Amino acid sequence: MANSSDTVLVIGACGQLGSELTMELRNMYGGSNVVAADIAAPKQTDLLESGPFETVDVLDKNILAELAAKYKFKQIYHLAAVLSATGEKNPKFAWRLNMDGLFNVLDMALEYKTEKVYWPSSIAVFGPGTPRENTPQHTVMDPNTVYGISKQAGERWCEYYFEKYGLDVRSLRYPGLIGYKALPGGGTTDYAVDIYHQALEAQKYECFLSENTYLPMMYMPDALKATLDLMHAPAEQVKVRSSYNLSAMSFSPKEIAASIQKHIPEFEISYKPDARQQIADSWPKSIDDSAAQQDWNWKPAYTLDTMTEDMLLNLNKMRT
Ligand code: AKB
Repeated sequence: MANSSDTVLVIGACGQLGSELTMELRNMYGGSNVVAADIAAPKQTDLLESGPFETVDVLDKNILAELAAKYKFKQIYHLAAVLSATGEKNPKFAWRLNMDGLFNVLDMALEYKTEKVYWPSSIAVFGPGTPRENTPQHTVMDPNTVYGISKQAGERWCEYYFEKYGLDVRSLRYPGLIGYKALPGGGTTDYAVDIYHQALEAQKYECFLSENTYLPMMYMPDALKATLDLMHAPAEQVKVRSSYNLSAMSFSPKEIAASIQKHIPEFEISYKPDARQQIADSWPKSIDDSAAQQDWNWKPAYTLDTMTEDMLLNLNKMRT
């Protein structure tokens, strides 16, 4: 259950997930109790106006310590990361940010007795040797992107901090996330957001993945619900302490285009696969999330078509 006196920190609050999660948390806990933190000030005025904002580089331990001493956080959501496509352009930096950032947050949480930490993992923890259909919770994991390697290592460390130090860390392996409020940055699944924007602006879209590339995806309201349900579940129900598989829908570029064409018949898609194709080809097509269903009753609400309807409706409203 949400306790309205909890103070909460969201690191990476200006990102695609962070900007929406911060607003949800502020609705639950009260604006002044949820500190939004990112490396640069937000463009989103609602984030600045609805509660405190702190400029934070997650690689700077001193700033993190100052913040923890000032606010005495009960919960931390650490979302800052370099994603899959951007990570391949500067692998060493991606590794440093993703791993040292996680260690800094886990250590700060231990030192300042934070009750709960949330850290997102990803379908990128899987690789070419993983079964691609209905990928199980426990299976071969041979990620071949630096992002995926950092998420897999991060999962092991989260479980280690839970087992050895009793830190209540919780995590989900997100599929590609799709929302209309903020753009993603640097992922392989980003096309599934861009396509809606381009459908409304230009009625055409050139996709960087090939037409039959299936990937697991999720609409943002489902991702927010899953995150908050996991964080509010009683600790004894959270049996997976590495990261939970999480699933909602799987589709290909051709199928999302067909879903959009139901509303915009003149919409056209073309295909020009680039380096991201190789990353997508190493990831699962669909995910078995029965552990999340059993342990804390996970169930998604949106399908491809209901998501498309809601995305187009809301993007249209934002354009007028
Ligand atoms: C990416 O494409 O890198 C992310 C992810 C699946 O973790 N959206």
